[in-house]
Amino acid sequence: VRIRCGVVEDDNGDGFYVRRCVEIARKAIGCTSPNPLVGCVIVKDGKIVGEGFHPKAGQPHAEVFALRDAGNLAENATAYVSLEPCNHYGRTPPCTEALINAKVKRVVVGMVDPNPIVASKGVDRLKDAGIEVTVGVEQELCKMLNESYIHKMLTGKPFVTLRYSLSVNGHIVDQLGEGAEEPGGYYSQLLQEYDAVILSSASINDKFQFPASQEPGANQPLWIIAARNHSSSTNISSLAIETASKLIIFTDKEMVEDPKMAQKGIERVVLGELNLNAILEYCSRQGFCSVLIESRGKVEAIKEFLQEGIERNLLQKVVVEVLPLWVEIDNGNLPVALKGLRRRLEMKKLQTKISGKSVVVEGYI
Ligand code: AOF
Ligand code: ZN
Repeated sequence: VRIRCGVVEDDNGDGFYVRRCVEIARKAIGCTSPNPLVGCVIVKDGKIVGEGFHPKAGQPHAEVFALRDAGNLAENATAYVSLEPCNHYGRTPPCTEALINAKVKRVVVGMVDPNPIVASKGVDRLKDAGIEVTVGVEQELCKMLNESYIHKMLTGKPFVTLRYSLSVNGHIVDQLGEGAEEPGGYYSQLLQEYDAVILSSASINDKFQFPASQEPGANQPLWIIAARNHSSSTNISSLAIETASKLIIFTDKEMVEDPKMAQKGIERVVLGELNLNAILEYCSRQGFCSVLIESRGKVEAIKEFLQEGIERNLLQKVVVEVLPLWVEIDNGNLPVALKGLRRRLEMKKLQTKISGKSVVVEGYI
C-alpha cells in the first residue's frame, strides 16, 4: 500500500519491490552504457531473498546476480525486474532461461524492453513456460531510470541534454553554484551519468579546467571540444595536453599539430561543417546513449548549439541552474538575446530542486 497525496494505491506490494529494483539499479549509474540500468529482487513469503543489478555491459544481467544471491530459495519465488528480462544471446545468455531454470513462480516486470531484439519476447517466453507475468508496475519510474537508453533504442540517436547556469535576473553566467561539483552535487552526478559532454571552444579560456565527477568510482565522460575558431585552438591544445580528462577535438579547419597531442592520444576530427548534428552523428557511431551540452562563458558558446538543436529537434532535455545572483552584464548575455528563435516550446515534466543555494530546473522538450 502506498499513500500519495492522501490517495491510497494498493498494488499488492509489487510497487514496493520494483522501487527497490530501481534503487539498486542506480548503484551502477554511469557504468552500464550502452546497456540499461537494471535491478532485480527475488521475494519469497514476503521476504527479499536475493538482489542484483547489472554492473556493466559485458557482465551478467541483474537477474543472474539476484538468482545467484537467492540460491535454492528462488524456487516458487517472485522475481521483480525493473526492465523486461532478455530472451536473446548477446554478450550474455538469456535471462528468461535463467528464471525458468531457477523455477520462479511469478515475474513482475517494471517495463517492456524497447530493444527490438527483446520487445515483449522475454515476457512471451516466460508465459510460455507457465510463469505468471505482470507487466508495467512503477513504469514511469522505470522509464525515468533509463531515459537515455530508451531514447537511443527508439530513435538510434543519443539522448541530448542542454545545461546552463542563469542568474535570477536572467543572464547566462559562467558559474556553477555552491556544492554543485562536490560529491552528491547535481553537476557531479550529471557528469557521471552522461557518456559525453560537448563544450564549445568559445567557453574555454586559459584558466579553464575540465571538471570531473566526484562520485565515488565514477566513470568520467568524454569531453568533445567544438573548436570552430582556428586561432583559439593553440590554447586548446595546451589545455588538452595538461588535463587528465578524456577528450576529442572537432574542428572545421586543420589545426597546427602539436606533437604532444598525438603522444597523449588526443584525437582530432576535421569536419567540413562543424555543427551539432555532425557531432551527434559521431556520438551515435561511438554507441553513446547520452550527451550533455555544457554552456559556459559567452552567450555565443550556447547560441550555436541551441539554435540548431531546437530547429533540428536534436534536444530532449534542459537542466538550468538558477544561481542566487543578480548580475549586471553589458555584453548581452541574456537568453532573450538569442535572436532567430521562432519556436516556443512548452516544457514537459518540469521539476525543480534545490542544490546548495541554487535552484535547479529540469524539463523535457
Ligand atoms: C536484462 N537484464 O540486467 C540487462 C538487460 O549484450 P548483452 O547480453 O548484455 O545484452 C544487452 C541487452 O540486454 C540490452 O540492450 C538490453 O536489451 C538487455 N539488457 N536485460 O534482462 C539486464 N542489462
Ligand atoms: Zn538479460
